Amino acid sequence: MKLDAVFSKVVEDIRDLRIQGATNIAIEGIKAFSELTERLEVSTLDNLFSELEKARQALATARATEPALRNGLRYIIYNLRDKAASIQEAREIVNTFSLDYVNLLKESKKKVISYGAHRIKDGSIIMTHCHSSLSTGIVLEAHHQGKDIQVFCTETRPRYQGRITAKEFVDAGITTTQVVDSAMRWVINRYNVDIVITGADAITSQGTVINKIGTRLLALAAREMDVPFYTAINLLKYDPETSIGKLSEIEMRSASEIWENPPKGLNFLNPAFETVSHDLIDGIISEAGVFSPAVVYLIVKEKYPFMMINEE
Ligand code: RUB
Repeated sequence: MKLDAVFSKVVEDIRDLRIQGATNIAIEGIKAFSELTERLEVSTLDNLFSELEKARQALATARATEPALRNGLRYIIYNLRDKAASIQEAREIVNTFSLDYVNLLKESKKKVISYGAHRIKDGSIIMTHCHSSLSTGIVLEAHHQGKDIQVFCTETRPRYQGRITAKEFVDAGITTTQVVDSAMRWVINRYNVDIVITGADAITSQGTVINKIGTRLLALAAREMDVPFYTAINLLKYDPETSIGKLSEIEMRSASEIWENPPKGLNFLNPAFETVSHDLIDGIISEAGVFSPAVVYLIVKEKYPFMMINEE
């Protein structure tokens, strides 16, 4: 059986960045999985499980560097296996644990925003990169609290997610300046940026953060100028495979995003993300508090035991 058009459209929207940012991707992906489960016309539980496995695969591979979505699917399937005696029961389990996971994402986002806003002082000049709903949420919250802030944000070539960020800030009435990506160091130096905050797609067992390409450059520039660099992240983005020695995959995207009609024979590289090692990060702002990324494994193990995998 082919997965239906409504579900396939969500997978396409994730792949083509019409749904972007790790938290939005996880929320929309989990909702699509749950709604598909309601619609599937199957006659046995085995059929249902095999359709759900196809759906899980399609979502899990839509973007390579999105553990928050994969962890959510694992959470639902872990609670489903061996626990459903009928199709109806299976549907209810998927619905319950999908809602539960989406709720975890939303509640953790609220905490990240609230803790992050405490870190922003009145009068701050803030710099960010790409579009992260967690880091923009922090800046918007600081503004709503009446803090007088200014923001610099990058364009984020080649897909210009920085424009989404810039628009959100301008619409909220925040003084905002957009710069080309290659001006990121120049801005920090020239405009006395006080704090850099970005989002993250993933965090590994060693506390390495993965975020939009350019994030490590920004962290290096911040370090050069002694400007604190923070990552706003919920811990549902932990990549559990890294704790058993595997490496997080970095998504490579199509060359056509860079140049639609390039000269023949030209090679391209279009990595979507890059790693920032924990020594360049002053703190992660998470739902469990603000702390060094180096201790993330211990905190995730305690807070989200369902994420731990144990392969022999
Ligand atoms: C978006 C990006 C964001 C993280 C975090 O990349 O790198 O910083 O996904 O987002 P893309 P959030 O546009 O390629 O998805 O804070 O909303 O989870």
